[in-house]
Amino acid sequence: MLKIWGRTNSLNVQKVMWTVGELAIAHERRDVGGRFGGLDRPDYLRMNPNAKIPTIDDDGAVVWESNAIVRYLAARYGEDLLWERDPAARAKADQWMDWMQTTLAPDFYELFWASVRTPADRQKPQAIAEAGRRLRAHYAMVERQLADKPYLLGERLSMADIVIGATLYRYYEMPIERPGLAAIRGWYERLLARPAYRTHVMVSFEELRGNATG
Ligand SMILES: N[C@@H](CCC(=O)N[C@@H](CS)C(=O)NCC(=O)O)C(=O)O
Repeated sequence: MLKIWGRTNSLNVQKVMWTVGELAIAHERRDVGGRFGGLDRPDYLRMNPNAKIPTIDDDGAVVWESNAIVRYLAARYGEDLLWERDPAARAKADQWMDWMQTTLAPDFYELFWASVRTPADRQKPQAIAEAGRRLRAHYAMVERQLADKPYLLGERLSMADIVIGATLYRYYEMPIERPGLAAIRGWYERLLARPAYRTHVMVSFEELRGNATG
């Protein structure tokens, strides 16, 4: 059976769990990371020398890096659902997934840490404003992509929606100003209607506030 290591309040674990939920994959999840620790244990490091979550072991296929795991699960369990057979169609999902990791995520985490995980008396309004401005520029690009379609790549949910859409719950709960991004709001509402999103991404905000990373 598929085994997943990672605490539920990690965004990168949430991408994996949301994928597992969409594809209804039987699995066992173990809490590690953050207050649970365990990432420096030799048995964990043998699976994941990067000492981060998530990690999976699917009957001997050990994979780490959340987007790589989403791709693996989609390829193994989600053909014609999340996994596109056509390389050109699949590359569209890949490009947005890579953009999430390299461009959106750094500014997203910076804003989340500065505005949510930093105690109010130590928050720096200038840093929050700057990270917020950079994040809004990234979401404006997503807004344009969604102008003529319900999901990022067309009529149905894709791997790109999962890795980028997983940020939206936190974004809409953060105590920050949000410009009127109507297409993103509509997309977020479509994601909220999905049971797997509600179960795995909408972890209580107090839990997200914790002192864990990611
Ligand atoms: N690029 C990696 C990032 C992994 C990562 O930084 N995970 C964070 C949680 S989101 C982590 O392991 N933090 C240490 C901890 O939870 O103790 C991925 O996408 O999987």
